[in-house]
Amino acid sequence: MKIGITCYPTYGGSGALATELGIALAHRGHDVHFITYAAPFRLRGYTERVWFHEVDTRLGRYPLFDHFPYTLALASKQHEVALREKLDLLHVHYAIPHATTAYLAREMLRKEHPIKVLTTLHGTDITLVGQEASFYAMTRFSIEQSDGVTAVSAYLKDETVRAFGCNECDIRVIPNFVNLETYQPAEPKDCTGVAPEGHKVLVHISNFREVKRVRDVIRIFSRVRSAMPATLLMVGDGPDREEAEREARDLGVERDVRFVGRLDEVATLLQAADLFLLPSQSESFGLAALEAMASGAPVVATRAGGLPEVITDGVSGILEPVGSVEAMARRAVEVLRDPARHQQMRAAAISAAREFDENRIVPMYESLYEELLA
Ligand code: GMT
Repeated sequence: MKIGITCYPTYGGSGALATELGIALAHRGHDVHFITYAAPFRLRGYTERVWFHEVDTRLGRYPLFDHFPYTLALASKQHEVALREKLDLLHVHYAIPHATTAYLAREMLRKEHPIKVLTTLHGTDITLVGQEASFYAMTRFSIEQSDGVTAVSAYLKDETVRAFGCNECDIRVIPNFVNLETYQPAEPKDCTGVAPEGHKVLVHISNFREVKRVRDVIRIFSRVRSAMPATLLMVGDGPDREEAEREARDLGVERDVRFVGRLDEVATLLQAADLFLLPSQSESFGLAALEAMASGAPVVATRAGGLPEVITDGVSGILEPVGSVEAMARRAVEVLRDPARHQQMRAAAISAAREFDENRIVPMYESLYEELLA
């Protein structure tokens, strides 16, 4: 098949998932065309059967435009690429504005080259952005107009129906997936260069948005740190980074917290993790948690959104209510102090991650593509 993929190229779960999907589809023999304004951050090097088409934003300098109409530029590019490359379908990730531009492109193509539009809902497109008054009607319209819609968890599907009343929409749940060759545990675990000898290693990866509650990450860590030698690696960047840095200073743990910034490749670092922290306010699935589990790191997270579909409390990780810093820290310390218990949880996390093996999940998208094109 010839598939156009549009996603946010920036640091975030939806772009990561969309890019991994595109690469996996190309490995399975499909032609994949990424259409967005910059190369997606996980598109590393050359992959056969993968193309990147950059949306031209040069007209942004046109004096009449205070705000560049990116949405129209994207729809034009989707139209142009679909026509030239004879795409079968556009698979767009994150409803706003991608489902809307794909709708426009499909309508423009209707006579010359009919195509299908599949929209994958990822999380904040439904739980936050899409519910903003100014976007609500557009989000709902674009979802309803898509030929197919998927959600990355049962939670997100229910939330879409609840918030948008799309009772007639046939939303399929296709969970996030992980490449088990890229994300695998290291035996024995090697923390050289990551943390001082004898330190437990805790890791957090995100785009440091408010929804990630990065100050809670620091608070949990500081309680763990007072119980044992430990290092926290904060991977990523975003609006709340400064707050997190300040919290680390205020709690006197700044020497043991390393803000390493955005990394395109985190697999090796995750192999060094004893625990992964994800105390989010809301999380439709938690791709970062899944990648950590596949790498052998049990996850300490909130019982929020789709996280309970990935983590079984007390078995493959720890789940506590949002904001329960004390409980998350106490239980993290218990596990870290008990090597047999930690080993058990690590094994359960690795085994749970296998449920979301790329080789099991990507064919679900392929079947849906075939269904839409039939
Ligand atoms: O919030 C993020 O980290 C980014 C966000 C996005 O939409 O780019 O991620 C969402 O999509 C991921 C891939 O499907 C999910 O695993 C994340 O749980 C989800 N984030 C939220 O729901 C907050």
